Amino acid sequence: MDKTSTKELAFFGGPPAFGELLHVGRPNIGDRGRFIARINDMFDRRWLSNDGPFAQELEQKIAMLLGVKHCLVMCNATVALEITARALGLQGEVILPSFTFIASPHSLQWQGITPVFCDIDPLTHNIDPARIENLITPRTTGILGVHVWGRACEIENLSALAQKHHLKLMFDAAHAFGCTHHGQRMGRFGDAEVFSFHATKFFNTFEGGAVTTNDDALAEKIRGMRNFGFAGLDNVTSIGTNGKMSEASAAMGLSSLESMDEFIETNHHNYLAYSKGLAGLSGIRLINYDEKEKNNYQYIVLEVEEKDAGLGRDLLVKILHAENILVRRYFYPGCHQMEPYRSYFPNAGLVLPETEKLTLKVLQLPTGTAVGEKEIVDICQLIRYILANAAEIRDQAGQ
Ligand code: T4K
Repeated sequence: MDKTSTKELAFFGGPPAFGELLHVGRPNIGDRGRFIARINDMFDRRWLSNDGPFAQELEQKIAMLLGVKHCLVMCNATVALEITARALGLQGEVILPSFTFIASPHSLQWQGITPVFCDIDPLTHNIDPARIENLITPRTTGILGVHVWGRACEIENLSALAQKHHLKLMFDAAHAFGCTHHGQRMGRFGDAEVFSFHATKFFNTFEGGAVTTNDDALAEKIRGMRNFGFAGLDNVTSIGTNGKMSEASAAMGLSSLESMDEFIETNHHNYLAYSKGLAGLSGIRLINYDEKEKNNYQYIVLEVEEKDAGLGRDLLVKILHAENILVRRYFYPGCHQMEPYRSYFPNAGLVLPETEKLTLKVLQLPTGTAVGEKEIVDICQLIRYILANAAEIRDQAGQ
């Protein structure tokens, strides 16, 4: 980072600090040789999909890792959420946070279930159980908690609420693969949990996901629904869809599993490097991970407090993008501000003050095995430089 004047910032026409784009969500790729060997096995077997041997092996290994009875791998987490909601018999209204990826409410609305958005705890970014009871109506059938950034929801409080009101409880654990809550791996909580293994997740199967549950009957139902409702060769017993994971994806999953510890170690190392590089910066808060738990550290999340930082999140994002650092603003502007929910519930923001505040100040920085320590040091220095010169930059940007 060798900018000596704000005019040298790429935003004002200088050369970008990075020649190559630095993305959030750059995939981790494990041992290519082992992956390719598996693909060759797959071709030799001529078994490419439909509950193949790699998919079964991946399910067994994940169930063992998470300490849960059933793991059902899927084509992606969105379809896995849809199938799980349907298998649980959710209908009417389901309460979930608006501060999540749009797939969470879409998976409900897609099947005619109304998502009812609940506000979050500003410290944890997760759904605030204290605000749920007010949202329960005679039409409510379930709660969908989201372990945002892999940090567990208030699972005990959500379970107590679900029990008290006879609601189903499922978790969108898309971010939480490998993470623990009170020392127990996520995957066993609520009625079922859903993971994403999308390419942008630290553990990926290209596209993919999984449902985990300790409920035998639910697992059986989900298994059927994942395969068009088949229960035997010519016997369809219920409506189903196609949620199957291909063998190529499962092969990637097995290879990712072998490299999982290494991915987490790199993410942890990157997280510590960012913590060090951004320490003491006024107006910047790096969200923390509880070091007593297992975390996957796959998201490096900042909150930018405009009045202390000297400039707002959005200007910072534009400046970083110009330098080829493609930071993201997950989950701006909040699901309730996206269609169709914005039209359905135009006043939802009134009961989501914490969500609305957070979506305006949050951003994610690049991490994973594609980012080196030197790059992280440079990114932090650049952020320090931008904040140190915030007034001048705002002036030049006409803000
Ligand atoms: N629930 C939650 C809480 C979720 O966060 C998600 C997904 C889901 C449910 C649904 O899971 P899936 O059905 O996807 O399994 C990305 C991911 O596509 C999405 O999976 C993820 N959450 C979400 C948070 O992020 P976009 O729209 O930001 O993707 P995109 O194409 O902009 O890519 C993100 C960045 O990653 C880009 O800067 C480029 C980089 N990238 C991406 C891909 C695919 C690469 O460098 N290489 C790649 O191969 O949603």
